[in-house]
Amino acid sequence: MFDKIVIANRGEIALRILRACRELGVKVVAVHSEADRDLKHVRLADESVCIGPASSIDSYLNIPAIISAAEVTDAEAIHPGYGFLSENADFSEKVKQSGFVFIGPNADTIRMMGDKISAKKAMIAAGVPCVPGDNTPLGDDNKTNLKLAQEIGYPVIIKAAGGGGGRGMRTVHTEAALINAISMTKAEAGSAFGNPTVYMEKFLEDPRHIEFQVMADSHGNAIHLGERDCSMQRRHQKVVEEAPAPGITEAQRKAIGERCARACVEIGYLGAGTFEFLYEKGEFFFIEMNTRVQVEHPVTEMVTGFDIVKEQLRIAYGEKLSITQDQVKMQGHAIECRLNAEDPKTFMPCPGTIDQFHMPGGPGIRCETHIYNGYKVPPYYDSMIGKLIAHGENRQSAIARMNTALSELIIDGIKTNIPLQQDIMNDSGFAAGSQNIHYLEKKLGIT
Ligand code: MV4
Repeated sequence: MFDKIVIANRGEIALRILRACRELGVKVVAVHSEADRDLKHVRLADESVCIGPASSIDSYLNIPAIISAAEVTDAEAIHPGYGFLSENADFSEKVKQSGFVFIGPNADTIRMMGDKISAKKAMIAAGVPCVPGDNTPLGDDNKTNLKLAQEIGYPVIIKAAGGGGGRGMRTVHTEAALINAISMTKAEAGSAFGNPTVYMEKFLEDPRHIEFQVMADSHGNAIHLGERDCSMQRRHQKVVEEAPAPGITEAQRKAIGERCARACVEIGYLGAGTFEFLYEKGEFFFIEMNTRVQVEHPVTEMVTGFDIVKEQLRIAYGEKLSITQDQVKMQGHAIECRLNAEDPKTFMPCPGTIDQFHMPGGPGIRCETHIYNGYKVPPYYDSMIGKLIAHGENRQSAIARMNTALSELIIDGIKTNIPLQQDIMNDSGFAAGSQNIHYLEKKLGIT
């Protein structure tokens, strides 16, 4: 195994990666900004390097500074976590060129998935079901585009090839709105992503967001670890995630999961990955692939008993997958509530000092957070300060355990979304399960 790695991230995921390193006997270098000297994982790390000022651009997105930190500490590999540089192909490439191992897929794979058109092309070739649509860049010929939309059937959606995660897209309900929507989306995509390429898909009105977790090694093996339902979201920010997805049958799981795993083998995928699908009327439609470990990976870990982050390290070191597909067994149900430092009503970020923190416990409860008494939540980064995960023998028991844990959880001194999470856990629609991506926004009264 690696002797020492750099964790190029902050907060709860940096702590999560540090814990995986500890279990594997890997030494940890924490890199941090000037605002993050007091992060829990920085204090627990074997070594730490300040890589720049508070602003992410100058620190957690500063590629030369991170690679220099690996050089001066003589580390062997870099784990990017999620967000920041985790899906930056140039970073993966430069890490490798500098003689270090990037704990994730190679640059070509990240580039392929970063371009949503080439990602879809790869999935179509691998037999993964995709949203109906023309999987080519839209040209400037209005007649051709109008004909295409007519063939697909309204409503359609125009998406930026360089977008993803809800950025750079526009729905079109009528022929009259199409041409303008295409040029607007192109212009926005050009300035936001430096790539004006857009494509057209059938717009699914009331889908669920269901994603499959995969892991692939460098020896041609790949497995899937089942799916997660991430439909409880507000403005493209996930709020609650769960595994398995309510109502998905073992046959569906096997069919789609095996397609995803096979696609990984075909494209030479390496490490942990997520296939995002829209699920509507009993059918799965691939939309995007994420080439990083995700925030919500713990719900999969809780139902499979499999450590995704440790496996990322083993795979990056060149080891074979430690389990085969038949050894993947799902047990019970897991739910994750994201904990944000924000106003529960306005959703405005709410940084400040935590003057009291009590972590909940009990059977099936897992709390992933870096906060502690006296910790100051800085205003410079994402407002997520942790995650609470509850596992139970079934969904109802997981909800009951989550409710107990939320009632024990105390985070004083700042505003948090704990009241919102309690509201969701006691919502009759959530209790019923299988809600679509619009459910939470409708419940909250957002149009
Ligand atoms: C869609 C869609 C409906 N039809 N594509 C938003 C995030 C990005 N990953 C893709 N997204 C969507 N693509 C088609 N053809 C609806 C969404 C969408 C969405 C998807 C997942 C989770 C939340 C969402 C919220 C609004 C829209």
